[in-house]
Amino acid sequence: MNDSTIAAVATPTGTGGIGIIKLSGQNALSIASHIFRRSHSSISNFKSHHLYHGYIVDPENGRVVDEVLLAVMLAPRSYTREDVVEIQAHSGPVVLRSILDLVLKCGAVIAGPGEFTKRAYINGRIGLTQAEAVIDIINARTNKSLEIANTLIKGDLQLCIERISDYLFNFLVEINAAIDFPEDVEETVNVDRIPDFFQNDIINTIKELIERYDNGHILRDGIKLVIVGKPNVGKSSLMNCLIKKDRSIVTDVPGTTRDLIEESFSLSGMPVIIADTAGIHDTDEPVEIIGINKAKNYIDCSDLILFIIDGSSILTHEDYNVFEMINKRNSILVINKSDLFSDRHKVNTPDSWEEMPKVEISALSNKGIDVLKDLIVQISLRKNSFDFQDAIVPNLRHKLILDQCIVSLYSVVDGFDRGSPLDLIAIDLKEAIDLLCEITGSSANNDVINQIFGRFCIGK
Ligand SMILES: Nc1nc2c(ncn2[C@@H]2O[C@H](COP(=O)(O)OP(=O)(O)O)[C@@H](O)[C@H]2O)c(=O)[nH]1
Ligand SMILES: [Mg+2]
Repeated sequence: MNDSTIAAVATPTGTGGIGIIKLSGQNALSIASHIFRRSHSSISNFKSHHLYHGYIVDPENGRVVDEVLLAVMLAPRSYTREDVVEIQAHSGPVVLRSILDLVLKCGAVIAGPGEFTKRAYINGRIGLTQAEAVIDIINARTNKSLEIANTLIKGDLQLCIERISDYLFNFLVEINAAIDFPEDVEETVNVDRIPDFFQNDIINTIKELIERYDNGHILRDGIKLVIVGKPNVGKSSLMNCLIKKDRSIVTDVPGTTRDLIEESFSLSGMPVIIADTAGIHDTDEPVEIIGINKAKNYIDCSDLILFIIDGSSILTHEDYNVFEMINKRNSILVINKSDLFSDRHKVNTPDSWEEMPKVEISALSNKGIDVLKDLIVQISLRKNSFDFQDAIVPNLRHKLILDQCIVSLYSVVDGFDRGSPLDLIAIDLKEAIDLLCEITGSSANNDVINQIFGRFCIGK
């Protein structure tokens, strides 16, 4: 339990209907009682989880700072499991700052980023994965990422990992007993072979969680799309169509887009980050060369490439160069300017391009854009054979730990297969358990914890 009482403005800066100052710690009530005035009653008589009307008053001069509502949430039934006071004031930077200054003068200390949630974790109200879900909920940009964050905050992943590590821990106890007291254990525990449950349930569950990350991270983190093609084929026009605003400059002058332009939008609930790039062609112009190199680098880290060509004119070596550059990566061939070609005069594309799904569009008249959007969604989610409803989707931190954990678990299986000494097997098993505890937070080191809470805003 932490001795200090922390305080922060919990609502975003700027003006608004209400702004909230939050206090948590053993002195939260006494600090609030110094500055809150209400006729007939004092804070010490307030009921937990009730809202009281009154005034914030500067105790030094009796001046009223604001008319407020105040809520008391007594430990342990609070966000942090400590005594919590929330003051709902009018939301303006000066009034909130003045109230915060008063509570700091009365003995509170300013909260660090995520410190309220960190206390909830340290005081055992939530596990580390649930604390991480809080930040995911705050940052959720689409309904899908919110859904995923909500399964984490319910503690589904926490419970699943705890169940596995409990099982592994019991198994480790049995193995250690067999090492230390071989005569006593032989009859009750069979440690000659790996239990079926270990193979079928434990390993499969971890494999499935890793797969869920691979499939689900697009829903949570978004898909990275990049538009590439030679100059003047309509890259910037397509970008503007997809994001539905004039973000990229469109002209008939080749080489207009020289830098990389990134935007985000949502497609069927999936966050999308899209980049418009400089037209790829041979040039000596230094600024264009930088832009083209940026485009090449972006191709390597994108999930899906929109390779765009002008369907109303014949292909040139520059189009072929772009095709070489995308090098069979996940791409859609977008044949643009369909308003200018009829079926008879349409561009011919080589057989080697047939593997790419293709779509004809007119970025000028918006024709085919919906078909393209559907195709993007289909391709991005095609790995998703399962229903994401209520599915537990680990985040990148969890997934990297699970990757290491499965290696240790396979070493355990291998150790049994090869008849390795039990004490060697026990080392791998212990390693797997320690890794799982890093996910749930029961043994996460301080650096990891500080890193996680450092991503939070102040006041959460
Ligand atoms: N007719 C027609 N013109 C288009 C279409 N898309 C883009 N353009 C025109 O082609 C030129 C180049 O477009 P832009 O988007 O700047 O191409 P970028 O260089 O690839 O980014 C502009 O004059 C656009 O108006 C289309 O679908 N049909
Ligand atoms: Mg452009």
